[in-house]
Amino acid sequence: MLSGDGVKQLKKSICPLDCPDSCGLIVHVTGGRVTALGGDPDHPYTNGFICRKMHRYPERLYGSDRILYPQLRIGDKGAGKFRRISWQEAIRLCGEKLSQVRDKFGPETILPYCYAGNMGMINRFAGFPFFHRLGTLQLDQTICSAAAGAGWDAHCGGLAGCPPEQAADSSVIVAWGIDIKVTNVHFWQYVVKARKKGAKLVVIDPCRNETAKSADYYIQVRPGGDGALALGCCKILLGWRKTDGAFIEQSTEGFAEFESYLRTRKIGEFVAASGVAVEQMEQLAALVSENRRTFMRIGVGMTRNSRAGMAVRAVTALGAVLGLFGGGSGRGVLLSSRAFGGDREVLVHKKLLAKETERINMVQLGRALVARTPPVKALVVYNSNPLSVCPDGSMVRQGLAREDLFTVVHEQVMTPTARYADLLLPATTFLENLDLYTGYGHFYLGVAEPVIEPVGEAKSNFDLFRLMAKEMGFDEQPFQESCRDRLLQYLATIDSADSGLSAEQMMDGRYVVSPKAEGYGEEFRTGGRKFSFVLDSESLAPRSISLTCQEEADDPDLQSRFSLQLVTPPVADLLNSTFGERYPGTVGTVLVNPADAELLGIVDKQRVQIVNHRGSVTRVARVTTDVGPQVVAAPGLYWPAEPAPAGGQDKGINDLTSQKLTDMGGGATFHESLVTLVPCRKQ
Ligand SMILES: Nc1nc2c(c(=O)[nH]1)N[C@H]1C(S)=C(S)[C@@H](COP(=O)(O)OP(=O)(O)OC[C@H]3O[C@@H](n4cnc5c(=O)[nH]c(N)nc54)[C@H](O)[C@@H]3O)O[C@H]1N2
Ligand SMILES: Nc1nc2c(c(=O)[nH]1)N[C@H]1C(S)=C(S)[C@@H](COP(=O)(O)OP(=O)(O)OC[C@H]3O[C@@H](n4cnc5c(=O)[nH]c(N)nc54)[C@H](O)[C@@H]3O)O[C@H]1N2
Ligand code: SF4
Ligand SMILES: [Mo]
Repeated sequence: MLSGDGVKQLKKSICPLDCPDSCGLIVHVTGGRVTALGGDPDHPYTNGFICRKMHRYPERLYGSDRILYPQLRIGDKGAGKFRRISWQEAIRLCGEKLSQVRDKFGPETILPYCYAGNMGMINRFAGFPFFHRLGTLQLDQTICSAAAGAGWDAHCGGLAGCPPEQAADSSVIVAWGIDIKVTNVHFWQYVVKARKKGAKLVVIDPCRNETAKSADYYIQVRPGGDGALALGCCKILLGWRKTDGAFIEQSTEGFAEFESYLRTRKIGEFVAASGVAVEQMEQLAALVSENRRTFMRIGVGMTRNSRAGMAVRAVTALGAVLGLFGGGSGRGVLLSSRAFGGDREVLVHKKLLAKETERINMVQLGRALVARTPPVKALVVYNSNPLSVCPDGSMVRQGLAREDLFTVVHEQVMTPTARYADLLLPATTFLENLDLYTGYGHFYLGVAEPVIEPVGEAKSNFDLFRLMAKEMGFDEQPFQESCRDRLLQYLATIDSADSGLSAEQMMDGRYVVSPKAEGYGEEFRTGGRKFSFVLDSESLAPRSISLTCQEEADDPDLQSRFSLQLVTPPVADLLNSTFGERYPGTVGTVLVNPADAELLGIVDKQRVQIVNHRGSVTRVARVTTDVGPQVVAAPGLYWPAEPAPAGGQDKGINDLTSQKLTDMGGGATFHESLVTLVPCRKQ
């Protein structure tokens, strides 16, 4: 029974947001309406606690920005003016337009664009079978963890991360490029437990972030300086003979080459490239080597620059030198849990793609829309808000404004991207559809049933693409199956043999633990797995873990014009750009070091323009040593005010970031752009 009769019901669900915690939820439903959301105390990792963002989700669910029915653009592109149409008309129109574009310009002028607004495995990938069958361009989904994954896999292969619970028994926890108290809040419980037993927390970050403010040691590394810091520590440990010789001997390869590279370099090079003084490097090396029970929690913050892959490679090398991959109480390295395998083919049906088509890197959407030949003629956006999250936002906006581009946006709320739609379609939230969720910061999965009927005329991604397939006359098996069928098929490919549960059993509302949660380190101790310090000759990346240059931050021409490196991390109230509608027109802050503020004539709480060759954005300056010299931090992907202030233009912080890619994985370099600050004149 979905709709109640005035009696409050408590129903289980799972948070669908792109957050490592993937919380178990209890949803309060009265008379078919959600009245509150809380944590599920039965969830073994999230333990009944949820963040403040999700507490406020009912406001989003029923907010005035919610898109309730299909709509067609009536105003200028981007003006956000639409008229209501029926679903029948919407699907017919969409089918007609996509067919026209395919027949006239070819299917490789149609671009699907999606990411992780909804982490449910079925809905997240629901469009792939449709676009494969249509033969469109393919999207490389690189915007978040591609660089981190490539750096990790370079030396660790497909290794899973260490279960976060291990950290509770550590005596040193290193938070490296991650703001645990903001982006991975449930990990904090293990920090608290460990500290009660005397453990120390070290935070390595260019910004004294929320986690750093509560740390025992804070190391203010330069953005992009992590590789140098990790290599410097390795060199110091070698000099002290404080490496884990047994682990290196039994479970690694290529160490001699790594060692000889380190011996040829002077420690001063690592100090200069990391911005971390040698005394502080030694302090870190001493802490992690004297405390056998060291846990490194690595975040993706260190991978938003052009040395991203190398940073992760060097940090994993430090983990190997310390023997942390061999496991043991309180010892481990966690970047991403990678708890469940599962066969993605069951979700994406790549076999429906008749011939391989060009791949577009999602980070370079601006270029794809503005400069590609032949031009992209139709864009279908779902599960993403590219105008806010994609780098070089002004170029994305220029592309979306093209009169000859047909843009479909399937959304829950009126985002900056949705305002540019020609055809706007209403999407369900996780409370209104079935799906399966796995966390990337822990080792549990669960299936969540809908707890209410769809709000307005919203349809799930799965239902949208099934309707579209029918309209286009696609009748292959994947377009016949129900959401539940697909879910069961996918579950059947997950390590169910090891968990001892059938797909049906995994559907019954329990939290399923991955077999990988047990026995971290065994693969290295007894399984014959080796950490290789060097890459094989087929790899495109440098063979050795070594110091490399940065693309934008080391560009002398740009440096001469823009002296500050911009870091753009998340804030607690937003999840990427999700919830932006709750804070319209919020002018976020930009943290600037007192030395730079003085040089630029900026005082605390003054409005400033952050400017570079790509664009300019207004923020409120906070003058603080929380960032080092020549670094500024502008947290939060806030949405611009609508309508834009008189004479102004609608903008977001990504107007300043670049489409340049990371050294590995084709990721985004969100934390590397060069900028300057210009004080706003008093109004
Ligand atoms: N509240 C909230 N939680 C979130 C999100 C959100 O938007 N809001 N986003 C979610 C998503 S999709 C993801 S991928 C994760 C991301 O979460 P994290 O893994 O924490 O990564 P980031 O948020 O990019 O940055 C974390 C920290 O890295 C720092 N940093 C920037 N450059 C460097 C560098 O070169 N070296 C080092 N050491 N640190 C650097 C930033 O200052 C920041 O404090 O969080 C998820 N959780
Ligand atoms: N400057 C800067 N930019 C960044 C980052 C940064 O740290 N700095 N972080 C980057 C990272 S880590 C990531 S992961 C990306 C995230 O990029 P996105 O995945 O685009 O993330 P969101 O901003 O959360 O936008 C997701 C949109 O999907 C919609 N949505 C949610 N569920 C559904 C659904 O079921 N169906 C449909 N059709 N829509 C749905 C939501 O309403 C929301 O508007 O942003 C990146 N951008
Ligand atoms: S956003 Fe993260 S912390 Fe908040 S409820 Fe969702 S999974 Fe939990
Ligand atoms: Mo992300």
